[in-house]
Amino acid sequence: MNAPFDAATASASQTAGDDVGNCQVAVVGLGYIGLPTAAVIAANGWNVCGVDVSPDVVETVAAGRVHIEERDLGRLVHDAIASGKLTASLEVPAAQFYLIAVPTPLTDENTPDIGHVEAAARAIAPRIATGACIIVESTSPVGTTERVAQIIAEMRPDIAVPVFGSQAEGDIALAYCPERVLPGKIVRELVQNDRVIGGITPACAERATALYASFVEGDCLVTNARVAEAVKLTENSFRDVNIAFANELSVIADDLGVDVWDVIALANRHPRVNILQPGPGVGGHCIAVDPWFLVAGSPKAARLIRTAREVNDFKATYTERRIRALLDAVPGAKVALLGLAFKPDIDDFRESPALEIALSLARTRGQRIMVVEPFADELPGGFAGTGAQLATLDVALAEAEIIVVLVDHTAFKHLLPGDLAGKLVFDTRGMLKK
Ligand code: SAJ
Repeated sequence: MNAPFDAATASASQTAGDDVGNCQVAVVGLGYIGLPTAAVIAANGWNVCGVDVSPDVVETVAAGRVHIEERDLGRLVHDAIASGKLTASLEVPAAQFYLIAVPTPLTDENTPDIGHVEAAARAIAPRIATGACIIVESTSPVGTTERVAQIIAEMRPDIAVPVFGSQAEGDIALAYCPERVLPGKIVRELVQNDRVIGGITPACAERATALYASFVEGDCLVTNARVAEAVKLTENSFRDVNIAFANELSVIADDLGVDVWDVIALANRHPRVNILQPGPGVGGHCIAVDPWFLVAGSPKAARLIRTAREVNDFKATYTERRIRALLDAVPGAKVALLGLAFKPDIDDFRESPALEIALSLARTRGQRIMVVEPFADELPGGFAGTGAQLATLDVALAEAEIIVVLVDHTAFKHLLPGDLAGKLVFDTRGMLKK
């Protein structure tokens, strides 16, 4: 564990200039990564200002509340605000460290849109002083940190901005440090995971490491900005490709009439085989998105990574077709869809294949669709007017002839073969085998 941050020493050694006011760390973007990061850094003794373009978000955080669901986050933000270490603002303040944690969505052409990162850089540029350190955390295509440096150099000709590949130290530092935390375990993993810190120059990496070393219990692994950008995309592409293998195998197993869960369980007893689990597709804002950043950066070479994305997207289509076939096989029967979240034991429905499948079925077979989702008090807005209903597991088991497991929430795991006797069962997660 790192020694606790000594604010007195740090302000003496890390002050970026007379203009810094009370804020030592400005976190730009108070979303799933920025808000927990700001709160964790504040809990470690820094004066942190969280910045967001949304007045609602700023107001909520400033009141010590959270606008996103994440385990332990509510308490952490409440305590950080109450202690005065965390504040929230619509404006970027002067600070010693600037963390950029804004969204980097995909365009309709599956290319990365770094417009929010560029906007953050433009908002930060007027505030920086000699000694400031700007760190990009947003998942980004290779070269994004250099683009931030370019924007600052254009807007602040009075400041010497470091250049990638040069050993010359500039007046400020720029680095890339990807977030690597798992939704549902963000608060814990922010502290425990190793961090990869890539500088525009080695001196930049060293400066950024001073911040992370004050709150990270894992190792701070230093490299250059381009490698760090590629590492993040590689991690999520690795997982996507491996899930695609499992998903393709599940379709092949259906064709061949073998049980994919038996195949995987037995193959995984080989000492060098470790197949992941098939499901109804891949969801969330990360694994289904980030591989496209690598594909966009090297379209001809990235053949396997592109195909993996297509295989995982197809698995959702395939799953929906199989459910429709079950509905056709038992005219008038109701189907209970278990789970809407993008993965088990989480109330996050973003980019969830289970939600997409359920919505699509509801639009055409609404009266026959029952949804069981312990993490929802009501069905999401898209279901309005479809006739689909949110039900408890007990009611669904009593009324539905077809049971489909879309998400293996712990709340479903007590289901026994006897509960499903006489039902048509389609278990996309292999939950009932485990
Ligand atoms: N999934 C499967 N089969 C599996 C494992 C996962 O179908 O065997 C599905 C899940 O159901 C879900 C999707 O994949 O729909 C993604 O879930 P996940 O748990 O693999 O990943 P995320 O999106 O919650 O978080 C990932 C993590 N990256 C890696 O594990 C390499 C996390 O560490 C990253 O910080 C996060 O992406 C991110 O923000 O990029």
